[in-house]
Amino acid sequence: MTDNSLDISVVIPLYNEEESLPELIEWIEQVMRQHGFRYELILVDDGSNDGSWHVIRRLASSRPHIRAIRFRRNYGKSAALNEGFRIARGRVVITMDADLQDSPDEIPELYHMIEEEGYDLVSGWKKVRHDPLSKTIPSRFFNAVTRAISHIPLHDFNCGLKAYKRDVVKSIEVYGEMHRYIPLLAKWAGFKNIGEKVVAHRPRKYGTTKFGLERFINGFLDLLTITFVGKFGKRPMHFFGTLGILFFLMGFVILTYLSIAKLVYEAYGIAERPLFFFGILTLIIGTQLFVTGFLAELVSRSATNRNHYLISETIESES
Ligand SMILES: Nc1nc2c(ncn2[C@@H]2O[C@H](COP(=O)(O)OP(=O)(O)O)[C@@H](O)[C@H]2O)c(=O)[nH]1
Ligand SMILES: [Mg+2]
Repeated sequence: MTDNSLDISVVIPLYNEEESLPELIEWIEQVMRQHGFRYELILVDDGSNDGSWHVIRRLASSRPHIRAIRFRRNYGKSAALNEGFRIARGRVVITMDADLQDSPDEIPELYHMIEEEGYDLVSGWKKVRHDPLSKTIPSRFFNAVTRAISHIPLHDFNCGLKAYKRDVVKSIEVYGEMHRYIPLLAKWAGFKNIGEKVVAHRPRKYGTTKFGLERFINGFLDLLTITFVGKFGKRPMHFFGTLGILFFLMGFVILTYLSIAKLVYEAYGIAERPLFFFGILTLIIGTQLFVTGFLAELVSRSATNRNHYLISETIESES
């Protein structure tokens, strides 16, 4: 599936971007031609209900370097990226938004940073951003939290414009709203050389934004999942088991103490003491955490179908 003579795979996830596509594709082609890159363009249409797929078919009919996937329904940007990554063949993989807010002119420098400077991943940073405040303020907050949790010093985790070594995209699995956290996924997959490049950002020319508050909240929950799965996904028992043992021991010590007291002073009414109920509670919680740990171990062993999508059509061409 890989092709070492192919310099770049550009992966573009899109949802209802019919007006932007022709302009975007021509612009990318122009940049690639200027720099003499060998490349493929992977368009992932995520169940658009405008004419996006129609436009893609038309564009692809005369361009052998275009490959496209169409989802039967809307699965989200992460799913689209995941499938794009799966089929990408170039040595360097570059992702980019379809709405013309990211500039293809950044491609050569991003490519250079991966190929020559040895970065595993380079993330774009929209230092000057052309979006409404309702977007940039939550985004600042989001980036600060993600930076603190991940210890990765990036300013703009969610920038659609990123470049990767092929190995990186083949080693990670992106789902839910996790596309925002790809640098974390990469770090946990063992790719530590993560860089940043200030990139040009432009106002949206056509269509409307698809990311509102709801996706933002889901994204935040995904951060918890990612952090947890990254740390304990392969060994959930270490998390639940440790907590479980702590709680269980606490309950055990409390109840032992009360039992001894009962033996020493016969008339001692242990059931009247709040400590008695606390002891029972922690014993039960401890046991439950322990059982949860066991279940989590079993689940993590058999989860294999998380990334399974219904693809209605694909375009493949020899290049
Ligand atoms: N595959 C896929 N792409 C999406 C979806 N929603 C948005 N996109 C694409 O992600 C990119 C960024 O989306 P956009 O709405 O511009 O977000 P914004 O730049 O944060 O306002 C664009 O290329 C969209 O077409 C989705 O549900 N699925
Ligand atoms: Mg946009």
